[in-house]
Amino acid sequence: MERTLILIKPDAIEKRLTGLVLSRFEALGLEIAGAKVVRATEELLRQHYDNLKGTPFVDEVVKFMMGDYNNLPDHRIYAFVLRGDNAVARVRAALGATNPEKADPWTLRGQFGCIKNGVMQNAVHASGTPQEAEREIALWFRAEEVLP
Ligand code: IDP
Ligand code: MG
Repeated sequence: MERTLILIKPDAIEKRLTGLVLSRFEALGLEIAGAKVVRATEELLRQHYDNLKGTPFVDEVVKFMMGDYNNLPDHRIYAFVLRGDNAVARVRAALGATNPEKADPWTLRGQFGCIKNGVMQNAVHASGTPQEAEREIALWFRAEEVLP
């Protein structure tokens, strides 16, 4: 059993894709181990994207995740923990490449992602490795909010 963190990003929230994204993952046999609406702060997002620190695009990514480009002034992000065998790799495969223009057309990012005004809007975040997943789950969820 493995856990992974999913974030429904502002572009996918604006397009009302949450149900579709979740049903895609549920069809893989994964179960939902945590779920909530989060009003994301800049501090939380900068911790989440610690790996982007020092890149020229980190500020744009944080602005995007704060909902600035998708009419979401309440800074909402939908956060989920999914659980199942090999969950991290299977979710990433369903998601496709980071750049939506390079993602396979049948993946979630290939189908629903875009680049607008030079900013990547790639619909969904999913943890890249099991270690990254556990770090991210601890960042977004308290222990009592999520199944082990
Ligand atoms: P991932 O989301 O596929 O795991 P990461 O490399 O972890 O990709 O980057 C996190 C996020 O930062 C991406 O989803 C994307 O929104 C943004 N990002 C990554 N690389 C670039 C880039 O080269 N230009 C602009 N934005 C990027
Ligand atoms: Mg990543």
